This record gives sequence, C-alpha cells and structure tokens, in this order.
Amino acid sequence: MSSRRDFLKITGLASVGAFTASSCKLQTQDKAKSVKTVRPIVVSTWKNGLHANKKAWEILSSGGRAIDAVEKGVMVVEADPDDITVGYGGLPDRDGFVTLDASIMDEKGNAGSVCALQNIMHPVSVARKVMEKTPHVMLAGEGALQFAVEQGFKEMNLLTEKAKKAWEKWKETSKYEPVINIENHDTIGMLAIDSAGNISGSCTTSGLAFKMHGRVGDSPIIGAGMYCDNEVGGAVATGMGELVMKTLGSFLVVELMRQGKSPQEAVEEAILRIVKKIPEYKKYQIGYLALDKNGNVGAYCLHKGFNYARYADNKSELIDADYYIKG
Ligand code: SD4
Repeated sequence: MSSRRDFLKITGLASVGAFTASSCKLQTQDKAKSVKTVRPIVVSTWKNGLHANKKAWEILSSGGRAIDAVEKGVMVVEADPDDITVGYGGLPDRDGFVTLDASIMDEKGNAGSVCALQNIMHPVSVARKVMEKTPHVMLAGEGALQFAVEQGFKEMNLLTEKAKKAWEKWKETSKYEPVINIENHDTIGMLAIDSAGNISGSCTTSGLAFKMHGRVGDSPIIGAGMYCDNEVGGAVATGMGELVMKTLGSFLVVELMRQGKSPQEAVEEAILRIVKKIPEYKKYQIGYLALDKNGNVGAYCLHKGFNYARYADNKSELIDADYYIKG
C-alpha cells in the first residue's frame, strides 16, 4: 500500500492539458509583425481563481483599475472558509496559529506586503495599505497586526472548526512534511491588465499547512511569489515556497519576458531553473503563471495538476497547465 504522502502526491495532481491560446483582438499592426492584445484580462491560480476572477472582472469590465481588481478579486477567496490555504479558514501552523502572507503591486512598481499576520481576514488589503500609506514594502507579524488595527481592520479568529479539526488530527502524528499536496493547494496569485493597459498583481495565502511557527513563504516576497512590471508583464507562483524563494521565481519569469521570451517560454525556463538547482525538486509542486503586457498567458508546473482561471472577452475558463515531470 502506498504511504499517505505518496497518496497525497498522486491524488493532489489532477487533470492536465495544454496552454490554450486565447481569442485575441488585433489592436495594432505594423508592416513587420502583428501585435495582438487582450484587454482587459485577469488570470489567477487554481480553481478558486474562478470566483476571484468574477469579482475582478466586474471591476475591469466597467473600466476599473487593475490594482482594485487584483485586491478585490483575491478578497473573495480570503473570505471563503472552505478554502483551507488562504485567509479565513486557512490551516494553522504546527502550534495552531493561522498566519497569513500577502503581497500586492501596482502599475507604477509600488509594492506592499505582509507576512505572518494573524487575526485579520484580508491580508491583501493590509498589504495595499502598507504600499500606499507607509514608506515601507513589508510589515511582519506583530507590527503588521498593529498597523492593520491602526488602519481600521477588525481583529477576528481565523481558525474555523474545520481547520481546527484538521490540525488536531495532524497533531496525532505531528509529522512535519512540508510537501505541497492535495490539502495545500489554492494559494491565490492574480494578475490583471485593465482597459488602460496597466498591470497589477496580488498573492495571498495561509502558507504551508502545519508549518513551523514564524515560517514565511514566497507569497509576500516581492519577486518570489509575485512580481509585475508595467513595461513587460507579471508572474505569480504557487507551491512549495522555499523553491520559489531560492530562485526568485516571479522576478525571473518577468525578466525572461523582458528579454523577449513568451510567457510560456519564461515559465518553462523558471521551472527548469528549479530542476537544475534543487536536487530534491521531484518531492514538491511548483506552478508558475505569467501574463505579458499584450495579455498572452503562460502556465507551467513541476507535477501534473496545476490549473489557472482566465477571464477575458466576457469568458471565464479554467485551464490546465502543462507540466515538467512526465511518465
Ligand atoms: C507557500 N507558496 O507559502 C505558498 C503555498 C502555496 O498553494 O502556494 N500553496 O509556500
């Protein structure tokens, strides 16, 4: 019989498909080549991205800003108690504390983030306040909470009964296995381009289930879990954050696109970087999602099973990403 860990690795990896080209509008054309753009557009990681994108699309389709779309969009998932990897209802750390990481970036390159934040349902909104109201980029733990309360955020208990039960069950063995598995999916990273052509990004998570108290992942690290640059595009990451942090994945993807790679080529190269540099890569899942300034999307992951939600041209869809480890 296979171990629980193997079972989770296998069952956590669902259906597969290939990157699908979107219906595109020909916006500009010169004699040498056509440049197709899709605008507005929003993409986000995993199936729960469908709900988040719906909210983001309301904003984008009525002429709103990408920065508002990426904040309000992921807030839907942060408030969802059934999503056990983000915000309210997120699984706690090994000591029973729900600690949240989030980041946000706007089209001007402004960035804000919070890490190890407790008792606040919407860390992405606190991250936005850090970006807009402070001279800093990142606030951590107690300081982040103090700032959030000063800004009018309400404190609440984020540990739901369901998450508490899962933690109590985990404590029976207390096996610390930092493996991204079926229970640990659904961190949401979102990228949006508005009608004005501006890009913004966000990322929010409760991080790895039963992580060490104080552990911070890639999601709030600008350039690791999320990065965007209005000249080029953006990228977000999901999966075992330590691998993303070691390779500064989202920044890498954006820089590869800056050098002329397509979003798909860029995310594949970023996954290959992990394969080359991190010998134990097979034990973990990593998914990258990228959006260039023309609205082209790239998605790629280590193991079969990563998908992303795309909303453009009034159409919402869930698309399976291609993956590295085959056979
Ligand atoms: C982390 N990258 O904290 C996050 C976890 C994640 O889907 O993406 N889960 O390492």
